[in-house]
Formats: sequence, C-alpha cells, structure tokens
Amino acid sequence: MSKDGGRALIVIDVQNDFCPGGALEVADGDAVLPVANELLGDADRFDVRVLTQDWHPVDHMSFAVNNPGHEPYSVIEAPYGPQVLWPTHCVQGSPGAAFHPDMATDRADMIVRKGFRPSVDSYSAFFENDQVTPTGLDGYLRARGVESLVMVGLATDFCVRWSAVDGAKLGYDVTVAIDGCRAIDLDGSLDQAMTEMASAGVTVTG
Ligand code: VGL
Ligand code: ZN
Repeated sequence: MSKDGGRALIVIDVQNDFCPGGALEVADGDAVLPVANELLGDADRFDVRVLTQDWHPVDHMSFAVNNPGHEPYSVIEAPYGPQVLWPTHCVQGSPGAAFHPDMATDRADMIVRKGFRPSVDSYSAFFENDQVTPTGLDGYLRARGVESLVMVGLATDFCVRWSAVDGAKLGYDVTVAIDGCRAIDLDGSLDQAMTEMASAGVTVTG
C-alpha cells in the first residue's frame, strides 16, 4: 500500500436513532446499510475506513427540549449562526447512539465522535458547526497519507453534506456515493445540499 494518494471510506452516522424507529429517523435510513457494508468489505478499494458517530450529552444545545419555547425542527440563532433544533437523539451511551447492529463496524480503523460539546453542534466530520473547532479527522487522514474520500451515510443533507463540503475545502478529492445516503429533507435542505456539494467540487455518484 502506498502512503501517497491513499483512499479513505468515511461512513457517516449510521446509528439507530437515524434509522427507522429511531428518535430522529431518516426515511429509509437503513437502506444505506448494504452499500456501506459492501464498501467496508472491499479491501482493495480503500486504505483507510472511518466511521463517524453523533455523540451528544443530554444537555446538548441542539435538542429542542433544552431550548424552552422552541419546537423540534425550528431554527434558533446560535453564536455561530442558525441552528436547527432536533428531537433528543444520539445521547452518549444510549441504544439510539449505537451503530446499527447490521453495520460491519469491525472493518473500521477509526471512529470519530462528534457533537460532544454541550454548546456547539457538529454536523461535519471535520469541524464543529462553529466552522473552526476541529474534530481531529483531518490530522488523522493526513498522517495516513489519504488524499481522496468516498462518503456514504446519514443524513445526506446534514452530516454528509457538511462533511463532504469541508473535506473538499480541506483539499481532499471527495465523492459522495448517493445510493448509500438518505436525507432528512427539511424545507428544501436536500436540494440545497446537492447545490452546495456541487459548487464545492464534490463528485456525486450513483
Ligand atoms: C445529523 C441532525 C442532527 C446527521 C446529526 O447525522 O445528519 N442530523 N444530528
Ligand atoms: Zn446530532
């Protein structure tokens, strides 16, 4: 395996709470599993395999319940900009925060947890929503010689979108395999995500 030009698979937030029956279920969310598992099992295609895990404390600011007077899916102005308020989801250590039991997690080299600071949300695998606090994933990928990324997971229009756009901004060659993603689609957020990813230079494939 060459150190230069390494390829990484990034599987975003395939957790129980984002799958059918979960606290923030994404329609058909578990349909990403066959795609994610096939890619995780493809030993020739990737040098590095990373999973991300949304991992919030109970007092997290993105939970509507922690913002009295605000309903889930409403938007507040956080110090770093607009923030959607979500149903309580992916609470650290809860069954909802666990990876879907059918995901081939054993194949992963690295698990990146995000959203663990109470006062800032983190959609992207690279930076929290303030756009400056790093998760450490960029350093890990660089240290391992990675230059290109393939992303799948949940949800297309939030965590996949922000991860893909940040990855492209950081200089990686980013491909989103859209068959392996499903969206929340809140007020046009899916269309917006597709536009943003395209303008950031992200390749979207079937
Ligand atoms: C996500 C909303 C809140 C995601 C995470 O994984 O796309 N969306 N937390
Ligand atoms: Zn979250």
